[in-house]
Formats: sequence, C-alpha cells, structure tokens
Amino acid sequence: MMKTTVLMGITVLASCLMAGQNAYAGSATFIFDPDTPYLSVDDSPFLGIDDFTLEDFEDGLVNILGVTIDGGIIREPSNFTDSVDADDGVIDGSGSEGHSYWQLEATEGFTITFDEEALGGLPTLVGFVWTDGNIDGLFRLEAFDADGVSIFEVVLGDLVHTGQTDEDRFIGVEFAGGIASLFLSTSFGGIEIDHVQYASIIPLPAPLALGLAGLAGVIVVRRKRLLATA
Ligand SMILES: [Ca+2]
Ligand SMILES: [Ca+2]
Ligand SMILES: [Ca+2]
Repeated sequence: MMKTTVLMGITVLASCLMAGQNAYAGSATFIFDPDTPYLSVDDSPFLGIDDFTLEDFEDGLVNILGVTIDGGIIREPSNFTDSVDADDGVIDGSGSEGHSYWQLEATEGFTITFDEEALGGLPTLVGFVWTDGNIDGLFRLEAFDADGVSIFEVVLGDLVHTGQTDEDRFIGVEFAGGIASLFLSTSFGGIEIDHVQYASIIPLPAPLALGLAGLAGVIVVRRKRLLATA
C-alpha cells in the first residue's frame, strides 16, 4: 500500500515538472525519469557531455576534481549497502558488493559542493543516483548558485530500503548559471546515494576571468622586457 502511494507521488510530481509547473526553480530544470532504473554509468543522461566527471566511491574516497561532501560517510560493501548495480562488476539486481555514500540519520542532511576555483567555473549539470532511503521518509533536494541563492527545490517520496537496484534513480539539476552545491535531506531515516556527477562547466564569471587574464598579461610583458634587456 505504502509503496504504491509513494510511486504515485513521484509520478504526479514528475508530471507537474514536465508540464513546466516548477514552483521553486526560476530557470533551473529538474532531471528525473521515474520509470528508468540507473544500473550503470550507461544510464547517465550526462554521459558523453563535455567535462563529464563521475564519483562512484569504489576506491573508498571522494576524490574527483572539485567535489566535496559534508555530512555522511562512504559505505563499504555489506548486506545493506546499495551501490549502483554495475559497480561490483556485474549487473545482477544487487549493489551490495559496491560502495555508496550514505547518512544514517539524514534529517539534518548533507551538502555536495562544487568548487568554482578547482573547476575553473561551475557545472551547469549536476546529479547523483538515489539508491536508498526510509520508506516513510520524504526526500528533499535543494540546489544553490554561486551566490548561495536557492535555485531549485523538490521533494520526492521514497521506495524500498535494501540492496536491490531496480528502484535506483538518477536525480539531476540543470542551471545555466552554474550550480555551486546541492543539499540533500529527508524527513525521516537515512539517505543513500551513488554516482555523484557533473558536466558542462561554465567558465568563471567575467571579473575573476579578467583578473586572471590581466595577471597573465603582466607576466608576458615582464618576460618581454627581460628578453629585450638580455
Ligand atoms: Ca572515489
Ligand atoms: Ca551488482
Ligand atoms: Ca558505487
């Protein structure tokens, strides 16, 4: 009963978004297909796009360029781990032998940050794979721009909470101005995710870029002067 109710909630929400009725987002776009499981990187809508970068946690570290996560921990393989299915080497309906990222009590939530300096700008596409949560929890996602302004917010219902992978879904946000962080939380229980990813980086804002270009210009001029006097 509960599972059916939740599924209906997601479907209704997705329908609203497809109709353009995004109540919060300004010009941000929600990327979510309730009907398609994410079982491997081949299911990523960002695959093949410029700068596409993926963290699958399989080396036990959050170490892709420009990404940090505050709150939660990496989950090692276990009966309750819900990694993306393919990460343990075989798509077999289970992600228990892979690594994921989770927060046991996620009512306080956790933040995924995209570092503007490290990336030379901010990604306009960001996402992750939701793999698990408490069936009684409402999952909430909020996205922020470079100024810390909220650009997107959505609440989703939840599904089952074991190692199965057929309920794993890609959740993403597109924002032309660049996305600086995502905040994930739930009304009850934990959150488990995998395959944090970004693509299509928009370069640093003009003042910063001009500053760097000016600096490069100074260096060139100084080198020319040195050469001229040598
Ligand atoms: Ca890693
Ligand atoms: Ca598997
Ligand atoms: Ca994984």
